[in-house]
Formats: sequence, C-alpha cells, structure tokens
Amino acid sequence: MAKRKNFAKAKTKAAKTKAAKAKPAAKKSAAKVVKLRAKKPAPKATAKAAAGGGLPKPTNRPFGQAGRALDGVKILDFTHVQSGPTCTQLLAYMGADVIKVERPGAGDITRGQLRDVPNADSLYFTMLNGSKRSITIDSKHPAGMDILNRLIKTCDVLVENFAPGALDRMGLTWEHIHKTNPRMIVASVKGFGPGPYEDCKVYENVAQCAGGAASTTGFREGPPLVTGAQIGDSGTGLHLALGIVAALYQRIRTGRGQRVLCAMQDGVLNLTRVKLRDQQRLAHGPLTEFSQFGEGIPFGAAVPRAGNDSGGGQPGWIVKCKGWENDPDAYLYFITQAPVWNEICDVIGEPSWKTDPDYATPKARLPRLKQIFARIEQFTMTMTKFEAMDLFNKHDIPCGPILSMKEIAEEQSLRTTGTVVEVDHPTRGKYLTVGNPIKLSDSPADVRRSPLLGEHTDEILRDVLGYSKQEIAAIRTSGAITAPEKPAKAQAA
Ligand code: CAO
Repeated sequence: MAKRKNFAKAKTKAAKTKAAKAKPAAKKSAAKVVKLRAKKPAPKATAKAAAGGGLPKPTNRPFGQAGRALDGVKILDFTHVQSGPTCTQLLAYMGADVIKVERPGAGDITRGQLRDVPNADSLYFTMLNGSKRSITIDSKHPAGMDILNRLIKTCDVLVENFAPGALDRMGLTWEHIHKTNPRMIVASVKGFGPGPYEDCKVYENVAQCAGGAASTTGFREGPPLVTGAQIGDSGTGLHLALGIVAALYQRIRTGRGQRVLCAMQDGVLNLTRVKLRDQQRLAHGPLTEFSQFGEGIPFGAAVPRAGNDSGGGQPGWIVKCKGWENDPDAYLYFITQAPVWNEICDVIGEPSWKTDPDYATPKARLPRLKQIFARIEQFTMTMTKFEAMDLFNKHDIPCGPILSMKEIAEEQSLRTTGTVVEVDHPTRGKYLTVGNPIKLSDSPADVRRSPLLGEHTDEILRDVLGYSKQEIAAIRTSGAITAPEKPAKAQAA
C-alpha cells in the first residue's frame, strides 16, 4: 500500500515537471481548453448515450424474434476440408450470410471423400457446410478474379485455410485485400504460426501431435494416441470464429479490418493446457494424482500418458458396467470427488472407508486409487451404465456413461435442444448434423442443409454483386464459373 502511494506521488511529480517544462504559450492554451471544458455543460444526448453505452434502446421484440446475432455480416468463405468450414458453419448458424467459393467442377475436396451415397455429397461435406451458399469461381481466371474482387468489396470477412502462400499466389495478398476493402477482416487457419514449420501443410492428427495432445493421450505402456474429437480442425475453427467475432466488434470502433490467424498447433495447445501445467508441476515432484504414482512407477522428464486418469484435482477412472463383455461401450466414468466421499463409501458398500485413515482423506487415497476403482468397478458391474448413472447422481456423485455414437444419434434430448438436427438434402435425403452447440437466447440457430456445388452462383452474382443477366451469361461463357471442358478424347472414352 505504502509503495502504491509513493508511486502515485512520483507520477504527480513527473507530470508537474513535464508541465513546467512546456512552452508558456502552450501552457496558456491548455489552460484555456481546460477552462472551456469545465464551463461547457454536458449535452443531454451525450449523457443519454453514456447511460446506454452508445447502444440503441432495447428492442421490444420478443426474445428470438429480433433477428440473428450475425445478421447482416457477409462472409467470403474460401475454406475447405474441416477446420475452416467448421468456423464458417458456426457463423452461418448465427445468422451470417456465408458465401462459399469453390473451384468449378470440383468444389471442396470433401464433397467426394468418404462417400456413403453414390453421386451425393458426402456427410463429411454436408455436416460441415450447412446453412451456407455455394458459388463456383475459378480464382485463376481473370474474370473469376474480377468477381472475387467484387466479393471482397462487398463482404465483411474473408475466411480461408489454404496451405501457406496459396492465397498470395492467387493474388489475394493482405495488402491487396486491405486496399480493396479496408473494412475487411481476413481470417486464416494455418498448421503452424510463424517459425520453423510455418510453410508446412497440416491435417488434424499432425496438429494433435504438434500441440501436445498425442504425447499425453493413451496409456503409459502404449504409443501416443490421437483422439476422436477433432481438436485440431474443429477446435481451431472454433478459435477462429471467436477471433472473427472479436475483430468485427473492434471494427465498430476502428472502422478497419484486421488479420486473424489461428495456428492449429496453438489451438491444440490451448485445449491441452492442463498438460503444460503438469509439465511445470513435474519440476516440483511426482504428479501424485496420476495412477502411475500409486503404482510406484517413477516419472520421467516429460508429462506421461495417463490412461483414463481425470487430469484434474478429483481422481477419476473408467469402470466396467453390466454387459461389458459384449458391449464395447458398457462403461462409466467415475469421479471420486472428495466432498462426496462418504456417500461413495455408503453406496458401494464400504462404509468403513469413511473413517479408515488409509481411505478417509484424498491424500491417503492417492496411492490406493487402483484398488479403490477396482472396488467401485466390482459394484458398477452389477448394473447397466444408465442404472449406475441414475443411482450415483441421486447421491450427487459425479459420473457419466460412455455413450456410443449410436446412442448419441438416438438421444432425444439432443434433438430437442437442437444440438443434433435432422435436415433434408435434395440428393442424399435426410441426414443428421450437429447444430449450434452455443445457445443464444435471442438468436435461434439457423441450421439448414449444405448447398450443392455452385447452387447459388447466379443468385449471388445477381443479388449480392448486382451483375445483369447479360453479364452473367458472358461470365458463364468465359469459363470463370464453369468446369473446364473435358478434352474430346477423354469425353469419347
Ligand atoms: N479456383 C482455382 N484454384 C483454387 C480455387 C478456386 N476456386 N480454390 C483453391 N484453389 C487452388 C489454390 O489456388 C491452390 O493452388 P496452388 O497451390 O497452385 O497455389 C490450391 O487450390 C489449394 O491448395 P491447398 O494447398 O490449400 O490444398 P491441398 O489439398 O494441397 O492441401 C491442406 C490441403 C488442408 C493440407 C492445406 O490446405 C493446409 O495445410 N491448410 C492449412 C491448414 C488446415 O486448415 N488444415 C486442416 C485441414 S482439415 O483436416
């Protein structure tokens, strides 16, 4: 406190010295301004604006009927595969007009990858590109570049996840875009940030490995493991969406766009931060909550893989439930949360553990976790994972059934909340997609099917860019928006 006072004093002293050094004329005029400011009463409008923070009056429209959060935001979506499309799909769900630019005749490579229905867009594509419009443009065709430049002038955000340098090679450098539309935000996903690997192409699992997730996932005795959750792609897409929304918000003040960069390595590390925490803890002794500690196995120099250990302060593990012999998902995640230890002991039939010094405290339990979970498993094997879930939750004991994708697809509550949505598609029929996991009370999610390749080309040229019918016809014959014709020989074959 005393230190703070001295600092304030020093600051005042410095300010005084600075003022004394200033030219007398400047001093005089500064004093005048201060006087004038002091005299002028605050105008009513300014006081009002200050009260509302410059925001409009709260609308009277009922919640959910005042439009969507990102209404009016136009996204030039140059994304492909998974990371970028995840981001723009989320923005589309929140009301942005997402215009997906695809290469004529080919489109996003995922349209044809992992196909389950012949001649229909794959689920890989359809589940990542819902609620968007598709326009085909050959960016390497001069007329195509003209259209792109018009889109740059019209849109608020350009999102891309090409390999490093690809956008520049198209001629769409930051300098060019910023000059064409100083308000445009340019958002990119790359594998790595600036550094030794910045020029590398990256896919999901490379990011999981480079971001520290793989080295800390799996069992100690086995190799590093990648997780099924696409933390590299979808995780980075989520980070990018946040960056875009923040840049849009800042633009309200500055009037100008900026670049937003999310490196997949950074995104994965952000999601794996608890393991960087453990890496630093390791310098001060073994990680006592790891079952490895209880098993008496020494730690090495880096954070080891911890199997199904909880990763938090409350030890947890996966235990078998009734039917595990035939059902690979008949398991329950069980957490021995300290505040409900007495309840756990009573439910599993070990009341003496409540007072037994070997079990009564979290510290005493650490070296015995394996044995404790074995006893809990003995109990959970007598009931299904859902019965166990019901029973333990009655006692406020945290646990969770291991749900298969089949169970999730059939889970009614996820349909009710719009987290899993069924949409209809003209060529593949009905399919399930993941809706918006972020629920906004005044902006209901707009979850629609994905577009066919180039489905909205004419509509966008006409309605968004103002091309006339004749101009559209001329663009069409130029080859800028259509697939290159196959050579006659190939066609004959
Ligand atoms: N018209 C004409 N050309 C087009 C086009 C269009 N509409 N859209 C794209 N292209 C061209 C680009 O100009 C580029 O060509 P050049 O390499 O000749 O300049 C090429 O298509 C795009 O290529 P790419 O290198 O991005 O694609 P790829 O399939 O070789 O690599 C990927 C894919 C994902 C590895 C790479 O894009 C990448 O590393 N992206 C960044 C990280 C990322 O998002 N990874 C997640 C992928 S999801 O698992």
